[in-house]
Amino acid sequence: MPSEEAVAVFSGVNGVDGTVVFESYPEGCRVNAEFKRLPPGEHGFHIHNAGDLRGEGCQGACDHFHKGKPQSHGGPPSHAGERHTGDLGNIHGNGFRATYILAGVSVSELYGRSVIVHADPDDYGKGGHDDSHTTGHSGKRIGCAIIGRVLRPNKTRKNKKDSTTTNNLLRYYSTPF
Ligand SMILES: [Cu+2]
Ligand SMILES: [Zn+2]
Repeated sequence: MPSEEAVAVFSGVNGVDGTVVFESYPEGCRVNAEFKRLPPGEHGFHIHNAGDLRGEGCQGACDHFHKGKPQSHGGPPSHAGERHTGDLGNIHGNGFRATYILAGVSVSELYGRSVIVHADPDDYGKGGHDDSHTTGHSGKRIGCAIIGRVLRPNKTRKNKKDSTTTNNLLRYYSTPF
């Protein structure tokens, strides 16, 4: 049972329909992403620092969430080399599901921040564009969702299947910083 939980909801705007659930465990924050629908192609996917969705293309969400010493943009957890804590790689297709473990991060550090789905693929910092090292050159912000606190009495909580035992899931683990 996680000690804290949060959720970001994408309501279908621009064809992005899904939820991202954040759970605190002793090893860190477990992030479970489930997208019913996404536009065709690969889409950069990140946790951004702010949850201010004002401004064209959610500009108020600012840059990528990062904890620890400054690093340049990179791939999802388990990716070798520099990366931001909030770099979650690419997502694609309808029915996409993935779990990411963010070591040393707790849900309470994420409340009020946001999750963003971009129009274009994330190049993991390797594309050679001006913004490869900051945003992965992943283009417009087409889906923006605030990370909100989840509260539910323990007794109404359904016995969810533990996601670590589910087979057909992509899993990414970050190393502790
Ligand atoms: Cu982003
Ligand atoms: Zn980044």
